[in-house]
Amino acid sequence: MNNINELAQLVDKAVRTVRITDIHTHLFSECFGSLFLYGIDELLTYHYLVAEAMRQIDMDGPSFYKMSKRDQAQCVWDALFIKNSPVSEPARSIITIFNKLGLDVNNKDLNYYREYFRSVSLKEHIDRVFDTVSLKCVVMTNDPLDKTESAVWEEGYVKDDRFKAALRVDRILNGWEDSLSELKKLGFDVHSDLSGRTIEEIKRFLVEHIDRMEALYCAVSLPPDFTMFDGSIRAKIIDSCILPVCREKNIPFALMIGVKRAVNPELELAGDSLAKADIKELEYLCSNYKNNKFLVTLLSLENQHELVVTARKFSNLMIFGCWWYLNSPSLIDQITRIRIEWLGTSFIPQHSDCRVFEQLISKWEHSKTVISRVLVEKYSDLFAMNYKVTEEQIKRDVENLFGGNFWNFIKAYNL
Ligand code: REL
Ligand code: ZN
Repeated sequence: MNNINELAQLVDKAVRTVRITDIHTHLFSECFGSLFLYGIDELLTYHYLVAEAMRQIDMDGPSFYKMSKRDQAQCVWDALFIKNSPVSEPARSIITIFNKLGLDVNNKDLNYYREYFRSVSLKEHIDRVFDTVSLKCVVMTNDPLDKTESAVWEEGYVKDDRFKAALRVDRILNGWEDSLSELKKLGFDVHSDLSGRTIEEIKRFLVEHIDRMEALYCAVSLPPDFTMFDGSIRAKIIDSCILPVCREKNIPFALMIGVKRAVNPELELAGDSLAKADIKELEYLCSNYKNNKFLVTLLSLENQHELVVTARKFSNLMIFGCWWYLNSPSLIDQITRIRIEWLGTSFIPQHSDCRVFEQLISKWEHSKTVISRVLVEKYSDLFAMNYKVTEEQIKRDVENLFGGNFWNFIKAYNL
């Protein structure tokens, strides 16, 4: 390589062509039927856009959600794309999707886009999006207590290797009393105070689902004030069920910390917010459960620097993604820089968190652009000292960042 331009081209090519593993999404494969969300009405009613549109619409949450999905979509469209310019990250994403799918980005009639999605063959559409993004696979979020989802796992599940599973344990950890009756109905001998056979039975439940789904990891989202020291049922279940099962199965426990659910309940999914978490909880988990692997993302920007430093202390901690409110260019830029500067390439820079299938296009397009720019800068600093950065080296680093690090972490026994 002879100059910085060439270097930039090589990095860009490596990032554009690497086959990505998207380690956390809310997507489902086609066999899950109504859970597979796609198309313009789903895209426009994504909770990121609804929250933003509600600032422009003279209507309360319940009235908005009472409307049909089609009307909600029209309402968001009018508010954010007709009466205002789509410059926010969620709104711009819609334009990116249109652009990459070869649609006219200037057509103001929603029916034009509806017609496009009506006419595509779903199978070809799925292939096309995977190709466009250069995706190897995505990891779903699988709730073992969700009735619609469970019905598919029991009957009708068709394995599509591009969609991997992750066992989500939010209901058990964040809503124990409600999940108790569900577990009982499913034939598990569980008690509210964890007495009797409860611990064994929760473990049996977890193992059954991990095996059935071939779950790559077990995951939970937690509030900012999450602690292992409050004597709560949650802390006890993590200590005596989740972590032992994860160890036995050699799968990571993914912790997504910092979400304040339903700050404005009227907004439903769009009503969640965030706050800073306490890093000492993570230090405690990583040092006291040395034989467990932790995949961690924190929602608050204020936590990012200490999270990076914590990852330097514990090799059983793999940090991932710019989660939710952090998934915008300026924040990805800043966070990726801190991570590279202190961890080299030993982290997972991004996951998409998509709920609607075509979001894969925009979320990855936007993230790749930023991550590639940061990488170019970091290699350029070496290049300026006459250090030779080879194409193979760039490809190796990019492959690790966009998938290799995840798979190696999944496989590792001793960290
Ligand atoms: O997995 C989670 O807990 C969050 O990512 C979701 O609750 C959230 O609604 C998601 O759509 C954010 O991107
Ligand atoms: Zn998520």
